[in-house]
Amino acid sequence: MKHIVSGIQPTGSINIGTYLGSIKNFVALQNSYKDHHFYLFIADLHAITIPKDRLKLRKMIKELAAIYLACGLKEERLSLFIQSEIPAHSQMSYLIQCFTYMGELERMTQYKDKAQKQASVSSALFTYPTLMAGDILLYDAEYVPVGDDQKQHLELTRDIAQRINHRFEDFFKVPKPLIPKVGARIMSLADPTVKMSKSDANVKSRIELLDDDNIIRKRIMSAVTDSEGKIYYDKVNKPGLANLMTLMGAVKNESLAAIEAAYQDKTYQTFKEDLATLVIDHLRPIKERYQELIKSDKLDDILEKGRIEAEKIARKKVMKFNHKLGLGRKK
Ligand code: ATP
Ligand code: LTN
Repeated sequence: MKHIVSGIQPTGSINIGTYLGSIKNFVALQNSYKDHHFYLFIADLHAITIPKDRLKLRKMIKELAAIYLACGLKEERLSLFIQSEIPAHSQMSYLIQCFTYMGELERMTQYKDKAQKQASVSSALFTYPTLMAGDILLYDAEYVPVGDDQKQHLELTRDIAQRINHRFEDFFKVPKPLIPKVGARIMSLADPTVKMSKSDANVKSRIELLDDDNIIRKRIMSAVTDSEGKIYYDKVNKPGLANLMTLMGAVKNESLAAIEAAYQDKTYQTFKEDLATLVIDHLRPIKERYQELIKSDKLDDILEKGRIEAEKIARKKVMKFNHKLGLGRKK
């Protein structure tokens, strides 16, 4: 069976950007790639590359596990687990660092962006992409569904895998990214030139999946647009409106052209009201399932099953790599 691997950091409540760029895609892929097994995880080791409060982190890990399932992932062909519970992830990251160049890591735009916002930068933030490469290569992933911002990390993962394969003939599967056509980069509602992010200090920049209906409507109605008053897609000159059209397209699974055609004679007010209703209706069943899951013991059982399944594969792969490298004693 082929493998699909992806992760999300428990750095804050999940917003509609992460949902449309990744989780919604996982659900669609699980329904269409019937011969693939999904290894999806909560990237808590990635989260601590920037200091976190331990109680908040623990709460976010549980919340994210419930969100994954509430969004419609099915238990069959799924191993859902917490990254830090599988020691092979940390081990593999170190081994991968031995095959990664400083210059490659220095070029990573996510590192540059995040480092800029920190008073002191941990070395783990710098080596973050090697942890991510290990997450993927441990499971010999065929595909990695991610949003647009992770493309560079995926390219680096492929380069590293090919470099290692050159020395140890085809030891790793070279993974392919799967990036959605519409919704791969949802922008902030307050500043459409930056990505909607869990860690943005301004809560008005995003819609969280668990937000109340009236908050969702308020965020959309007050989202930054322009003063032209005409509805058409122009990402450069009308980034705010383009972002809202993208949101609508991604929720409805419709092309931007179709949305443009439906709204060309309508006002921004009507468009925003329709979008708010659409988003509220789409999130309602997710919120309901979330409330049930977060209270049940089922969540823990699923995470334990996922841990056992992932551990088996990951441990074997890292031991094999240790052996290839000549580490330890010959067995
Ligand atoms: P942080 O703000 O803590 O850096 P984040 O909001 O960028 O986190 P991640 O956990 O790093 O979210 O991302 C999880 C997945 O969601 C990745 O595949 C990422 O590409 C995707 N994603 C995150 N934000 C967006 C967005 N605004 N639009 C589309 N996809 C997104
Ligand atoms: N780095 C990603 C989260 C992440 C991930 C992964 C995604 C960690 N490991 C492995 C796909 C595959 C992020 O910042 N969004």
